[in-house]
Amino acid sequence: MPDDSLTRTPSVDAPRSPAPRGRAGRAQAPAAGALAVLAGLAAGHLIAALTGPDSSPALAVGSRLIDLTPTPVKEWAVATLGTWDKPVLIGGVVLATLAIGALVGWLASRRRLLIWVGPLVLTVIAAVAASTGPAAGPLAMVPAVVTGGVGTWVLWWFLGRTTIRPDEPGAPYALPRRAFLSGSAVVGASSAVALVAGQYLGTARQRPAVVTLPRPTETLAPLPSGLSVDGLAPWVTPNRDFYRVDTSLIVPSVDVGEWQLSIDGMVDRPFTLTWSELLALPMIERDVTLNCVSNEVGGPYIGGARWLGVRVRDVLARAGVQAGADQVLSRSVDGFTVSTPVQALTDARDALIAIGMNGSPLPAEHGFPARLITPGLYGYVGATKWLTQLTLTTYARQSAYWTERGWAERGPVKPSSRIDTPRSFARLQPGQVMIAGEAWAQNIGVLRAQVRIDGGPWHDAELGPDAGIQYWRQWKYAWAATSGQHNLECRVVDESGANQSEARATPFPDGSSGLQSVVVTVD
Ligand SMILES: Nc1nc2c(c(=O)[nH]1)N[C@H]1C(S)=C(S)[C@@H](COP(=O)(O)O)O[C@H]1N2
Ligand SMILES: [Mo]
Repeated sequence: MPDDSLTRTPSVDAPRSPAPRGRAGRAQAPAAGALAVLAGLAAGHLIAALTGPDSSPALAVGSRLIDLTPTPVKEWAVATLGTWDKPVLIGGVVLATLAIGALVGWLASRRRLLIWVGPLVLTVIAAVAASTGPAAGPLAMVPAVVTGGVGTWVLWWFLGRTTIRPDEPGAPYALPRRAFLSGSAVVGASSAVALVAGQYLGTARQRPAVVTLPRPTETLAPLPSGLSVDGLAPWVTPNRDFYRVDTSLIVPSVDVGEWQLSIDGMVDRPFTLTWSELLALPMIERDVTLNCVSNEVGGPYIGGARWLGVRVRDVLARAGVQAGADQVLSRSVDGFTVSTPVQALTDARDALIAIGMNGSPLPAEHGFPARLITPGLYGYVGATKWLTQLTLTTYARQSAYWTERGWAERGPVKPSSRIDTPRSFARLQPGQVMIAGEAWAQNIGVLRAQVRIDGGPWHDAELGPDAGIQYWRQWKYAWAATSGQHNLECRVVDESGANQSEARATPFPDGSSGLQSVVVTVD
């Protein structure tokens, strides 16, 4: 169909001046498309401050992408981007949508129908993404619809009103330069205001209520201070430095007034606990190291904290677990699920429904108001944050978020160790160099931490204080460094006498193994 046979929207205030020629005119249409996307996303983000931050279109699409991303890609992202994975993902979604908008604008300047069809397609994608989120409410689609409406209107303003014929056959329709520039400025400025307002209102809604922790019914003695060696991580990881791994683009914000924990499934007496009912149960403290299965040997996704909480065992006993149930499927307020063996939640390791972390309420990032902590299991099978449901079931019947994606059904933490100092590629002076790090063998206990230089004999390191078998031990070893390049390795020997496995494995599917090796140069 030739261009001039297309229907055009008649417009009263249509500019009468001649269309600009050359490049500037041609750039208008893609720019209009990108501006339409910007304005739409900004308007949707503002509305999402009211309907729930997860429903903001770019975030909703990003969240669904996380769920759909194949495991190897996720592993690569976590390994290369670390905690930047989320900003990079959101930035990527926004840039890709702007690019699609530019393309739609360019096409729409030739095929007017696309002024309506382009935004409609993007709106449907955003609406599906928002409404299929695990925690999507009835209003989840509203921001997407607003995004689509605003986007269409902006695109039409730039491309739909012009009655000017292109001065060359096949050239795009365009606005006079002045109208285009002032329109862009208005759209850009209002989008910026909407984005900032949406961000502000969204996070203001999210600020968790101030809660006071109950005193534990059984207290633990304060921990002795750990080893202090330059470059060695603190023995107790401060909350603000604790690693964070989860699938949530927006940290769920939970109102303790509305929060509930239900215990259901294969139990004799299902029940729910409110926040104040939970606080009234016997509270204990436990020192537990938490590990992510995605941690590479020597990696950062591990931390130790003193947790305050209720024994899962007590809560399950009250519900009466039926014979045959071998799994607890726990669910987060954002829909994330974790499957944990009933055994691990009821044996002497004292798995907790934790509400406190190092003397403070759980930070929002770490699961406020309540999370599971299962000593000796990787986080994906035992550490549900923003916990709201415990369902007794069987492995034969149900799986969870990560196990559905091929990660091991049971995830015991592999005994391992880490060298914190010196760091790889360090340049050192000859003489005494302190090598130091941590070792852990949860559920078994650390017997020894050992170090070897250049593949030589293993030397026992000096161990730091002991806080029980579920907590990591620090270690240090004074090495008489000589000139040249050296390879430093460490390993844990567990209480059963077994040495840390030297078999190299990447995290998928059941955790990394092998020895960390740090190469240093001594002058
Ligand atoms: N709701 C929810 N809980 C979750 C996750 C998650 O994605 N969502 N990730 C799990 C994983 S893989 C790990 S390693 C731990 C990390 O806990 P942290 O972020 O407090 O260190 O949380 C677990 N609990
Ligand atoms: Mo994890």
